[in-house]
Amino acid sequence: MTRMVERPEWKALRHHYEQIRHVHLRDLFREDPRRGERLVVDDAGVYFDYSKHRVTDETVALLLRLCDVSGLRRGIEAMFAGEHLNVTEDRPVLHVALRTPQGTKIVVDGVDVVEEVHTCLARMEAFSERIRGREWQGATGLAIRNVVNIGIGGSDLGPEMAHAALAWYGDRGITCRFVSNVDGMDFYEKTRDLDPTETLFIVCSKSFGTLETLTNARTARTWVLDAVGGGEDAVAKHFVAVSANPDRVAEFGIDTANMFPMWDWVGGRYSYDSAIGLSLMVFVGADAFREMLAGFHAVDEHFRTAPFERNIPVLMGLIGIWYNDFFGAETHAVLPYSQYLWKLTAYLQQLDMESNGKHVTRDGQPVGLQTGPIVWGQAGTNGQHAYYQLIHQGTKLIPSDFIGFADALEAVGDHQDLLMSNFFAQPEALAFGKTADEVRADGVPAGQVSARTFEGNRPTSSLLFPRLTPDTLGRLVALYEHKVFTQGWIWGIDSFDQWGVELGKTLANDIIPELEADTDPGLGHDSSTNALIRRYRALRGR
Ligand code: G6Q
Repeated sequence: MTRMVERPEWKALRHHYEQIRHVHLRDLFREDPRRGERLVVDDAGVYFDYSKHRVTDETVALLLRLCDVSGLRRGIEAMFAGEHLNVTEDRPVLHVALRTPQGTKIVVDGVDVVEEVHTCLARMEAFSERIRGREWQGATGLAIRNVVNIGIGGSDLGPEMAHAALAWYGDRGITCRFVSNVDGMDFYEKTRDLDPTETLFIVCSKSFGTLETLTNARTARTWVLDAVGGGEDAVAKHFVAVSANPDRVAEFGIDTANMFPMWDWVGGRYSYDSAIGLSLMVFVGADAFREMLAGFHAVDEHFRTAPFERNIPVLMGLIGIWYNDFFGAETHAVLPYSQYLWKLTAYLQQLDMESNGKHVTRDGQPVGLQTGPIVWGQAGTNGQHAYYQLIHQGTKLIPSDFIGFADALEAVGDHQDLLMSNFFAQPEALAFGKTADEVRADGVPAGQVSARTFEGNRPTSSLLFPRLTPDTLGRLVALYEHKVFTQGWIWGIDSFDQWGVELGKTLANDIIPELEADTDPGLGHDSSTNALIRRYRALRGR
């Protein structure tokens, strides 16, 4: 297979980059006064403005050729049809099935997975309603009021992000917590003020073999049983599991009747809209959860059917490639102007960096180009008082996504207009900057002019939504999922495996007995690791 980097279309973009790399957004807007209305897509409930990017019509046309030459349309169809696009694990990539309406068939190995999804959703709904109705009782007869999700990575970040994002819609009488880290202080801090008799744990692990999760689940079992007494009966009242591995769930001691399924065809980082989101459904209710799925599905349909030049995730992906591979930008900032989305960027970090942090193509050759960016950021306006300085005036090019909402969920004074004035002002300042002449005209002393000059030409996308709802959240996440797909497909990599994460799951295993041994374990690592382990043992009195 010809690698993307060797294709004439890629080389044409390199050539084009040399021609326009110094073109300023000020000039692009001056030459085309309607640019800000033209380079916009208003579809699928999203207003996407990409006019403040360092692109011309020719750039976009050249980037769109990457879709054709990589067979992106075929790739999208293959994903929706359940083909094994995750080549190194030989699995379908079917998170889109999680939000496909009932009645549509997607058959994998003879099984209609959409039907399975809806059967699971119905079970999740029945379970959630019992908790929300305070009907589910713990071992001592008290109603469950606390729900603790135990999971890590894809079995944690999504539910926790969405729990924060949809807090306004949640049942505030139910306390939801998320324990992920094997650092025991995570479990301690998340449970120290909870009553075990009123607490239910949802142990989320696709493999049910993850050290952190199983360790936390064991600790939780002891914590509950110490308080309520009893054995398996008590476990059944305080523990449910979400997993693709019923044998291990049973081995752990959770009745598989209390298990919700996960499937091999859903990657962990694409899974919070499956039963991995059970804690979220308990918190916001099944209607809101289904509304979120409908939002996901609307963007799935947009991605599948919209022409690429009007396809928001495709454009997001192409623009990302433009900076990543031609301008040499190493990072990408995601800046949501909603405090509810304070966990969104951490979630997208995993989605993007775990998916596209790859160095070989799907057929195992060195990829020869830059793949996934470093994704970072936090909710505006907080970041403005911290790292925006570097975005405005540093020496690095940082393409950024600004995400905003017209309506606040509660009218609190005039906060919303103040918040959103920043959402508009920042991209404007980043694009147009402030010239030395303008600075001088403000009466700034000569010695400060250069320090107070803003080059501008810093690119941003603006994504504007009416309001943060479950539906909007689904749309937003689906946009990024498909942006990641677009980029991975064009780069020719497998966006759906994660061998670096798998490595981390085994690396520490050999060291555990060396830390715990009563006598000198006879270390065989490099001199640095040996010395560090010896120091640790000494500090712990071993
Ligand atoms: C996600 C990753 C990873 C995974 C966790 C937890 O795509 O594979 O983050 O979700 O390692 O794995 P389990 O759900 O199997 O415990």
